[in-house]
Order: sequence, then C-alpha cells, then structure tokens
Amino acid sequence: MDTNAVREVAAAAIIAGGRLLLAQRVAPPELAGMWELPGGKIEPGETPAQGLRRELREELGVDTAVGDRIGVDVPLPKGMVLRAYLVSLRDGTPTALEHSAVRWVDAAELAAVDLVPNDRAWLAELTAVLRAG
Ligand code: DCP
Repeated sequence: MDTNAVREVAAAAIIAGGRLLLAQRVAPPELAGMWELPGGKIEPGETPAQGLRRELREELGVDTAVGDRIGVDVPLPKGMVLRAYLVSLRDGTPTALEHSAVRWVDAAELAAVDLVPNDRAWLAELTAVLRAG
C-alpha cells in the first residue's frame, strides 16, 4: 500500500511555435470527443516527470522534457489530484496512439475548443503562455 497520500494525474501543456497540443479522448463516454491535455496517472515509484514522460511516449510516441507546473491543482474523485506541467518536445511527431486525434491550437482556437471540464481550470494560464510565445 502506497501511504504517500495523494495519487496524481499529470497532464502536459506541450507548446511549440505559439500553439498548444490537444488530444481528443475516446473514453469514458461522457468525455469521448472532447479535447484534453494528454497525460495520465503517475504510478507508485515514479516522479511526476517520469510518469508524464512515460504516458506521453505511450499515448503520442514522443520523447519530451517536463518543465514547471502551471495552473491550479484540480481535485479528482478517489482522492486523486490533476496537475498540469509545461512540456517541450524533444523527439518525434505527436501521433494519436490512444486518442482519436491530436491537433495544435493557438490562443483563439483554444477558446473555442470543446475542452474536458477539468482542463478548463487552466484556460487563463494556457492562454497567457500562448499569447506570450
Ligand atoms: N483527466 C482530465 N484531464 C486530463 C487528463 C486526465 O480530467 N488532461 C482525468 C480523466 C480521468 C483521470 O484524469 O478521470 C485519469 O485520466 P486518464 O484516464 O487519461 O489516465 P490513464 O491513462 O492513466 O488511465 P487508465 O489507467 O485508466 O488508462
């Protein structure tokens, strides 16, 4: 039993050339078709950066560098917490291996996207980073 309290879900804000990478969920039914920052559950024994890099290799087929956190902690069911990190691409082209599609959005497009409800908590920070870059 991992007594290290909070189980984290890490999500990646992959930004390149003033655009943010979004991935379209296939499940569960209530989120299918909506767009998210890709990521997933950090496994026991992993640092958040290690776990997020693993998830991004599995989901998108890319090698990444995980940077600073951005935005608020979003509480999830079962005592989990969702956190976003600024991430840069090191190698590979993001490919939808576990999503139905990926797309790059600028700040204006981000405002119009059907983003999963949890990730909307980061809209202001994401928009600010996109407008700065
Ligand atoms: N989540 C979210 N926003 C994100 C990423 C995840 O709201 N940008 C939520 C959706 C789920 C939970 O976090 O409630 C876990 O996400 P995933 O199902 O994507 O994580 P895993 O890929 O690790 O799940 P599994 O182990 O079920 O395959």
